[in-house]
Amino acid sequence: MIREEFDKKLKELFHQYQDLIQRSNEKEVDGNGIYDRYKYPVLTWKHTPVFWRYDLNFETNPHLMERLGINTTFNAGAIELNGKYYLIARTEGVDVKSFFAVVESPNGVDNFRFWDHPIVMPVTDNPEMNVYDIRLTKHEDGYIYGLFCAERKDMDHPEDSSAAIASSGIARTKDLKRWERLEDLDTPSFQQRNCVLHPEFVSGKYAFYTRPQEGFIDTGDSGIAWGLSDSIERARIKDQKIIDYRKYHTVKEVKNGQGPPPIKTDKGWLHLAHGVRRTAAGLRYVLYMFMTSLEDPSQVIRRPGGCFLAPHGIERVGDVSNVVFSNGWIKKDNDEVIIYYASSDTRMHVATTTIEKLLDYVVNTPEDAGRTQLCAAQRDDMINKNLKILKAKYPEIKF
Ligand code: BGC
Ligand code: BMA
Repeated sequence: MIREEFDKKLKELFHQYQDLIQRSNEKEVDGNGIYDRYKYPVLTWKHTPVFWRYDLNFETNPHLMERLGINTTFNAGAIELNGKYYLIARTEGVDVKSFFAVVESPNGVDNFRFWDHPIVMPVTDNPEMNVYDIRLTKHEDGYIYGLFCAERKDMDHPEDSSAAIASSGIARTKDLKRWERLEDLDTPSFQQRNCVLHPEFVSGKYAFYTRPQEGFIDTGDSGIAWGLSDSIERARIKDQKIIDYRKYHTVKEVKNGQGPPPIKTDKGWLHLAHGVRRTAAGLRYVLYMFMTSLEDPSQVIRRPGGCFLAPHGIERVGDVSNVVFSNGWIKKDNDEVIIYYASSDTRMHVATTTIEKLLDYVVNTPEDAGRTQLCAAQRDDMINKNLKILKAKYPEIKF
C-alpha cells in the first residue's frame, strides 16, 4: 500500500468508529411491560478503539493490517460513578484471552467509549491464564470491589489440555483506574464461578454469593450459595449454604449463578441470575429473578416462575449461541434500572425498567407451579378471569 492509501484507509476506520460510538440508541416498541429492550447493542468488538487493534505505523504495517484483533466484548460489570455510567467489559482478543476494559457513557444506553487503556489487572503469586465476568460492588466499607473468575490450568491433569480450575479473584479500587489485587476467595469448594460480594456487612462480616462446583464445568448438586468472611484481604468462607438450588425441569436445571450484586429496595433485595438448561443444541442460558429478605439476605422470599429474559433474534447467535448472561445492572437515583446483558458471548445489550416494575414482577409473577398439569391449570385460571373481563368490556368482539 502506498502512504496515501494507508492514510485514506486509516481515516475511514476512524470515521466508521466515530459514527458507531456516537449513534443514538432507541427503545424497541414491542416491550413486554417488564422492561424495554433497545435497538442496538451497546458494545461490540467494533466499539474498541482502532488503535487497540491496528499497528498504525506505516513503516511496520504498510498494509494496515489488524495486528491484535478483538474477537468479542461481553459479560460486563456495571457501575454509576459521579453521574457517569461505566461498564467493565470482558474484552476477548483473537488469542482467546480476556481482559477487563472500562467503557464510559454519559447516559447508560449509548455513546459508550472505551478508555484509552485496558485494565492490566495485578496478579496473585499464582498468575491466572484468564479472567472474566467481573461483578462490581460498591461496598459500604468505601471501596469498589471487583470479583471475577480467575481461571488456571489444572496441574493435576497435565495431559488434558482443557482441564482447568476456576476460582474467584478479588480486586478493589476507588476510581476504576488503580486496582489492588487481594487474595482469591477461599471456600470449601473445589472450584468456584459467579462469586459476588454483597454490598453491606451482615453481622459485621463480608457476605458473598458463591456457586460451588465439583468440576470446571459440572457443578454437582449446587446452586447459588451464601457465605460470610471476617476479612476481605484474606477472604475465607468456612460454611456455604445453598440458597437457590438448581432444579429438574426448570430454567436452571443444569446450573445457575448470581448475576450482578443485588439491588436493595424497601421490600427486599432484588436479584438477577442466570439459569442453564442442557439441550440438543448445547447449553441454553437465560436470566431469571428472585428476591431475598432485608432482615436475612440469605432467605429467598420470592421466586417468580420461568425466565425473565431469554435470547431473542440476533441475540441467539454468536461465539457461544443461545446465551444471555448478565453481571451488571445500575439503579439510578430516580429508581430507573439499567440492565446490561450479553448475548451469545459476543456483544453487550441494554434493557431499561424501574424498581416499581421489577418489584411488581418479582412479587406478582406466579411461582413455577411445579409440573405440567398445575402449570396448565395456573394459566387456565388467568384465562377464565381475562375472558370474563373481555366479555364484560367488549361484548361485540370475538377474541
Ligand atoms: C470460558 C468461559 C466459560 C467457561 C465454562 C471458560 O474457559 O472462558 O466463558 O464460561 O470456560 O465453559
Ligand atoms: C460461563 C460463564 C460465561 C459465559 C457462559 C457461556 O460458564 O461464566 O463466561 O457467558 O459460560 O459460555
